[in-house]
Formats: sequence, C-alpha cells, structure tokens
Amino acid sequence: HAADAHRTDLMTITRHVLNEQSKHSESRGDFTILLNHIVLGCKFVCSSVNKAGLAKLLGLAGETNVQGEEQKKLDVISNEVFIKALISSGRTCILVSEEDEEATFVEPALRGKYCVVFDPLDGSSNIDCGVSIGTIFGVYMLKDFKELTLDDVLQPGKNMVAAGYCMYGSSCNLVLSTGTGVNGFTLDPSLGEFILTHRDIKIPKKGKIYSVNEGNAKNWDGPTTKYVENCKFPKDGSSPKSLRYIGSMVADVHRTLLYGGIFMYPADKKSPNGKLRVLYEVFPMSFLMEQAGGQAFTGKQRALDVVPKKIHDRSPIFLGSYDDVEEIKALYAAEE
Ligand code: AHM
Ligand code: MG
Repeated sequence: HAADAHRTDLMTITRHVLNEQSKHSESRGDFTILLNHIVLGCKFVCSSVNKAGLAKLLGLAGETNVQGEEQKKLDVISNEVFIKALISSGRTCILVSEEDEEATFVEPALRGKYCVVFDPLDGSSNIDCGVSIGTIFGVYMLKDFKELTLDDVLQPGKNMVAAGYCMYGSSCNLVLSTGTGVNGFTLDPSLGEFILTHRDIKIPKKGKIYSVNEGNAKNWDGPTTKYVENCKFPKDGSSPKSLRYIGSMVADVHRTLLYGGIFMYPADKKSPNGKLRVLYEVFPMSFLMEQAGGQAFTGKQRALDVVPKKIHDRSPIFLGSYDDVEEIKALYAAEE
C-alpha cells in the first residue's frame, strides 16, 4: 500500500542530502556533516522558541538566574548555539552572523572548506506575541581555506552551494536547496528528525498575493508605488491582489514560495538600501526563489549578481513568482 510505504519509509533530511550528494563523485560527506550541525542549531532554536512563552510566564527571561547571571535573550543564545555547532563541525572556516559585528574566522585546527552566513533568529520582534520567526542560512565553498580574507565571503549569491531557512511556526519547517531544486522538510517532534514533506517545490508562475510594509509608502520610489497601485487597481481587468504581511521574512517568504506572489522590501527615501541584509537574508531567499522557478530582483539587477562590499550590507529586494517579478522589473526599466 503506497500510503503505508510512505509512513514506514522515512526520508529524513540526512538521507535525502546523502542521496543527492552521492551523485557527485568528489563528495565525501562533508556537506552532510555541515548540514547536520545546521539542523542541530535549528532544533535547538525550535525547542527554545516553543518554550519562550512559558519561560516568560515562569519569570525566567530577563531575570537573573541562580549564578546571578542575567538570562540571555533568545537571539543571543541561538547565535551562540549556531556558532559553536558550526565550528565544532570541523567543516567551516568563516562564519558571518547577523548578531555579530565581525566575521568569525575558525582556528586553523578546526577549519573546513565551507563559509556559512546566517541570521540565527530573524524577526525576533515577533517572539513575544507568538508569531512565526525563523533562521536563514547560506553556504559558500572555498577552494583554498588556508589563507583566509573577508573577500572569501563577500561573494555574489549565485556562488552559494546551498541555502535555506527554518521556520518556527505552527510546525517547524526547514526548506533547503543545494542547487538542484528546493525541498521542504517538517520536524517530527517525536522523532526529532526533519522528514521530507514537500518534494521539489516550484513557486506558481504568477500569484495573487503581494507582501510589503505599506506603512512606508510615503517614502517609496516611483516603480514601487506604481507596482502596488497596480496590485490594488489592476488596469488589465484582472482581480486585485490580496495583501499579506507578517513582518517575519521567513514566514512571508515561505508563504510566497508555496502560494505564489511577491514579497518586497523596497528602497525608500529614509533607507535607500532597504532594510534586509544582502549576505544572510537577501541571498539565501533569492537562491531558493530561483531554484523554485521564481525570480529575485533588487530594483537594479538580479539579486544573486550583487557583490557585497561589507558583510552587513543591505539591499532592496523584490522576490517571488516569475511573472510578478517580471512586472516590477518592467516598471524599473521604464524609468531609466
Ligand atoms: P530583524 O533582523 O530586526 O528581525 O529584522 C528583519 C525583519 C524581517 O524578518 C522582516 O521581513 C522585516 O524585518 C520587517 O521589517 P518592517 O518591520 O520594517 O516591515
Ligand atoms: Mg534579521
């Protein structure tokens, strides 16, 4: 029985990635080991997020513990867990986290070929009201990891070998691409394993939803203003789009990936580069979108072609369904 086979033949994320990697003769399991450490970080954050409300109720967060130390905030703890897990994997050389001003250069004895850029807990302003938050990550691979410089990690997003996110919502979902499409895994809490639940995700070619912080509309540029106007008052006789905006990039992008549509954080007069960070927010999500058949555009160019100058650079971003991004591209092109 097919349903039984599905239930008893569990495709865990490790098994899935090992299958994928075995197609490359040069792979020696290094990526699988790295991924297992990323997954460990995600499981830790998931379990902490689930307990966050309770911890607050019991008076743990923000107070001093028995040792007289102040309880650390969830985003700080999550960052420490990721950094330590990644270093101990023995497969990383440079780590860039949204939480740390400087990049971490792994000591030579523990070095491996991968650079990992990540935002351990994105959307943390949503924790206290129980709204979905997430972890975002991207991975580069270096040919030479003995002489390291910051330039090794300041590479365009198209050079990434893998990218993904984990969303801590009503269920815990990890979405991953290693450059051959996008797959989604759901954490089975009783097993502690991510199981393949969304095979080869493709974003709908055109969507019915737009997602943006419209409170910034006063300061938008012409093309963004025109685009959103078209969403609400379409000129071609089609139905207006629905607006959905959670304010958690992972959740907004996850919905966009599954249902189609466009997510944007445009430039505005106050923040000419938008808000989102190139390396660990814009790149991984753009990588996933392209791998799912969608597009990602900055207002000037393909997002994955951007070459970041600093590790915390920002960029405007429009990403999602192919046709919807095509429309905003046309509006920017018409402006030139
Ligand atoms: P954070 O890194 O401070 O959590 O900010 C990132 C978040 C994204 O998850 C989300 O897309 C965006 O900020 C929302 O910003 P805004 O509140 O300006 O709409
Ligand atoms: Mg963030």
